[in-house]
Amino acid sequence: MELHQYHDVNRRGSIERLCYTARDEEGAEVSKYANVYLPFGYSGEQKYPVLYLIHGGGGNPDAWLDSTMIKNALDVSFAEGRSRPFIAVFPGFYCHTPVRTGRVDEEAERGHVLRFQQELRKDLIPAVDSSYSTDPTREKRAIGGFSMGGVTTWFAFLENMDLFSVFMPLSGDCWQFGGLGGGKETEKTVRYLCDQTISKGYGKQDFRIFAGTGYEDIAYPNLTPQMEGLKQRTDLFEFSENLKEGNLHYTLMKDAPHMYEKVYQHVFNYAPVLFAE
Ligand code: FER
Repeated sequence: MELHQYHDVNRRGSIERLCYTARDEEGAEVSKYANVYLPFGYSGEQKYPVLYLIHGGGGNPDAWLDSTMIKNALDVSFAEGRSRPFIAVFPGFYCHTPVRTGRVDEEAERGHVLRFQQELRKDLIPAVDSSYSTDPTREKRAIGGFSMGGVTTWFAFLENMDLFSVFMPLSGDCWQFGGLGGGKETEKTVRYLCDQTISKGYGKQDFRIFAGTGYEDIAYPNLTPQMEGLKQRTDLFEFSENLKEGNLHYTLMKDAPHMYEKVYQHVFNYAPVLFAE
């Protein structure tokens, strides 16, 4: 995997705030915002693919931008022609500012990222597609995230397959059967992911997964067995080291603990192949 290193580029994208209204767990309206990265030269004459990139537990719509060089990584990808330009949306999955005191409440976090699936469908994606010049098809819509944002990505695979065709879970497993379920309930989780996909009529050609973590990442022991299980399901998944082939990819990074500063490298690595031509 090729690593991003900061360097100056002349053709830089811009970040805007998109304000929209969502509904919380009680159904009450909440004013929210997402950060929207528009690539250099953004024009209403073109229709852009969109990557939704989700923060980790306790985070907010600024978390990726504040903690990493993701903006420069996108600028470099597009300026140097590694990748065709796309829009990146950084939303927040909480409706109310979380107060994190000590241990993670896994059930509460599961609830937040599940509610967010409805927000994506009803509020956020419509707001993005009506405010920007997007290609509003599932083929040109990707979702990825770090940690709880990776958990969010697996729930999008289960709940919102009609909206997304590309999934980039980073250092997060599927929590369908409770916290850390990809490791604790591997077989059940893998079977459920496959059964749901098949029952909705989707097959191998309909989606691509670009997963990643680090060897030192605390999510490694949860995500790795889940990925191994999916690999075995050759009826739905074709694992390939070649990012342009197959529909299942898993990149492991050396010297990479559970940190945005490491994990954003996967976004740089996968950016060129997220939206197939
Ligand atoms: C994991 C997925 C998510 C994991 C941790 C998280 C330990 C989230 C942690 C947090 O929000 O603090 O596999 O492994």
